[in-house]
Amino acid sequence: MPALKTQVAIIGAGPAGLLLAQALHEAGVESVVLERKDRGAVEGRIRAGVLEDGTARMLAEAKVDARMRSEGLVHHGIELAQRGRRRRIDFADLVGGSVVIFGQSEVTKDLGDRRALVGGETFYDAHDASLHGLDTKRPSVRFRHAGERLALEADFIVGCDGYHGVSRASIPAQALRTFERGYPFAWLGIMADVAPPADELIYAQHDRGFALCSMRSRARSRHYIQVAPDARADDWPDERIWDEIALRIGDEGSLKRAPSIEKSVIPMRSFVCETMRHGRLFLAGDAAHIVPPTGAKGLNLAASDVHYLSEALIGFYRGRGEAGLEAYPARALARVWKAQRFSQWMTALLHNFGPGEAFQDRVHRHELDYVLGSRAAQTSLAENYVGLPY
Ligand code: FAS
Ligand code: PHB
Repeated sequence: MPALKTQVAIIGAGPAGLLLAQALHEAGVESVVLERKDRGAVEGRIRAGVLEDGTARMLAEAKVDARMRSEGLVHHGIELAQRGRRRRIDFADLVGGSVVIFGQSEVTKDLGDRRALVGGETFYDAHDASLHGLDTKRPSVRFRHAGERLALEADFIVGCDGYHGVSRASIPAQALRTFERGYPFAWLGIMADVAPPADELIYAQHDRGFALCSMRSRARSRHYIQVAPDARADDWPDERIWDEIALRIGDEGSLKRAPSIEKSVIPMRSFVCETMRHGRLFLAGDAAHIVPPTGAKGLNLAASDVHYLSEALIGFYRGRGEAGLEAYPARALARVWKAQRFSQWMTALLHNFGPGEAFQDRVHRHELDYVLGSRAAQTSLAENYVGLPY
């Protein structure tokens, strides 16, 4: 089996994998990226839309921020809606912060283009990856590509292969420390080429359930509504979705409608694998944690993991030893758990948990009423939403 060699083997060409590869490249550290799908499939996934300032900085350092700066929408606030009453949370006034609205698909496209431009090696359609020698100084990944079985030897392997990837699954069960919780609902997302109902995102709490009006541009809306956990997109004709969004945000006719160009059900879970290092294997991004998308943290946590891990790997190759690598899990988890807390809080605040949780639903209805009237509560929401410091 032909053996390839590199310094860092990265599994997964999503935002975490490509951002890590680019951050390492900028510091002269070589990597090879293995991705099981083709490039179009990876870039075609509709995922996140909100970038924290820290993520924007990471993209700038990776020299892939040009389109984000020219096409992204800078938002200095969001709106919270409660039974038709809407209140703006002013990030600029409260914490002097902002976020950028720029789709994850676009971020991944720009990272993939940069990777190709700098000549970084990426194997798309790399199948059946298996990890070996994780407790040695020369771990390797075996995989199938273009009908050939190959082996990639490296100093380190980084699993950026998402929740269903092979990396976390390669850590012995007795070494894994995981935490998770589920939710009694999912989100139904719809994308449509029509102007969003407001200049900024609207997060709505309503007796019928949560709704979120987001966007990808001033001409493309991305909306979500809370649905049952087993809901099927096929059971939701467009008109039924638009009716629910209008009801839940308390629309006074500002909601423009158009046929959906994408419609999908997104599961809701909170998950953390605290074993973000096992021997010479590291985990980053969704491979290590999943947050409910209410707080818009998933993609942004992948970026902060990459910040900490790339710093540690670059430090190792510059002769500063393994201290940074040993500290990576604790540094990353300190931010992951705070994002989990905020995402869980935003989710509980805005969703209905059903008849068995009537007391909690009442508490959350009055908690939102409190937030809408408290500068202190809005300041806490704002500093978490724009992103806690790295
Ligand atoms: P990704 O899952 O993006 O990338 C992992 C890559 O690894 C994939 O390309 C996969 O094909 C590849 N891979 C997997 N197994 C492999 C193997 N064995 N060999 C080789 N490659 C392998 N976050 C938000 O902030 N807001 C949102 O609205 C939002 N919506 C989401 C909707 C959905 C349906 C999902 C699933 C997630 C959503 N997220 C959202 C979270 C999402 O944006 C993630 O946080 C983000 O994709 C994390 O990036 P990665 O860690 O790179 O993982
Ligand atoms: C999105 O635009 O996809 C989006 C925005 C904010 C969220 C979740 C998703 O909290």
